[in-house]
Amino acid sequence: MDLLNFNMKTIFSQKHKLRNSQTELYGGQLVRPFECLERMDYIISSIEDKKVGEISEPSFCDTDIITKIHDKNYISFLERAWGDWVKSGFKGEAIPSVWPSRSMPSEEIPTFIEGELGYYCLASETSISKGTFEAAISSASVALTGAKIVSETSNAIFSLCRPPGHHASKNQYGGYCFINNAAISAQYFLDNGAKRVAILDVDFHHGNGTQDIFYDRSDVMFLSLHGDPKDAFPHFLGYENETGTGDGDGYNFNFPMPPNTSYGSWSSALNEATKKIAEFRADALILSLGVDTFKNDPISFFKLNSEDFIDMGKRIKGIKLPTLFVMEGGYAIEEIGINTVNTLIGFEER
Ligand code: SP5
Ligand code: ZN
Repeated sequence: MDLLNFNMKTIFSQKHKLRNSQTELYGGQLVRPFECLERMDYIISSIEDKKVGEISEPSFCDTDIITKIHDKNYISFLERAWGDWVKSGFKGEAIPSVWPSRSMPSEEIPTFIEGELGYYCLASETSISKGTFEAAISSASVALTGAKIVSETSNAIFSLCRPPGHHASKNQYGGYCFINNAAISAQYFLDNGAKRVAILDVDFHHGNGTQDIFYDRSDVMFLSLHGDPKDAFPHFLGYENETGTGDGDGYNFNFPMPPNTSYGSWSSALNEATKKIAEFRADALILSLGVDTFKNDPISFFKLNSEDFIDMGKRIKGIKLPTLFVMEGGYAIEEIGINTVNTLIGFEER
């Protein structure tokens, strides 16, 4: 007897709770972070309510894959940052206050923690707190476990990652992200038989980190649908004219969209992106799934309704590739569960 309505397995670990930062610099104040741990409770209860499928613990991680994507000195900085910050006598959470900006372009890496934070951070809304690194590694293991199962079985998997990853670049954290879970999953696929991998990023924000990581590579195509960086975070990447460089020229596609974009025009951009993926002849698809495109998201400006995510899932199914869903953003926490699960259900429905 089939007790499940659907059959999409979720990989998830409670270790995400080790990331429990209490401060986000927002509007000149330190507020409770939008990227909070309750987000996961809402998603898990929707998965259970709708009987999406079994939920299991991660069982695989590989630091070599992580350091194929991220600089080793960046990962070791993340590992010791909180300890070094506390040792320096600071009382709050770790937030940088100075950067190697346009007028100070030295590439020297400072040795004092305040300087190191500026070097390795791209957005100061993301505080580092106790346990952040351990949670980021756990999130990476959730992604890699999902990638391994997709690679071995071709079944679609939902890697319910927290913290998210798509803003993390080769050597910078920010936008609530530390390790790029989608990027390490792509590397896993390539190291295990795939020749070409597409990463489709439907989070409201441009996936600047993923773009940075694969910008000069032709084995990973990156496509991102997002709020126009003129108006939306991360502001300094995500324009349409960013198409890749060197070997990667022609393998990066940005679809920036203006405030109040609704599903009609959003889904036209999705159709364009799916055509590019088909032409690329990818062996696998990674879906960077943020549901901050939802109309009530507190920090975003698209106008998607909950039902639109069902249609989105259907269209992603239409790409007809082994698919790994990797959780990114979504901050309307009352509806984050249904919006996420609607995407998975739309994909699973025959
Ligand atoms: C993974 C992810 O979704 N990260 C997003 C990080 C965004 N952080 C900066 C938010 C700044 C929001 N400004 C909103 C103005 C609203 N009126
Ligand atoms: Zn986002």
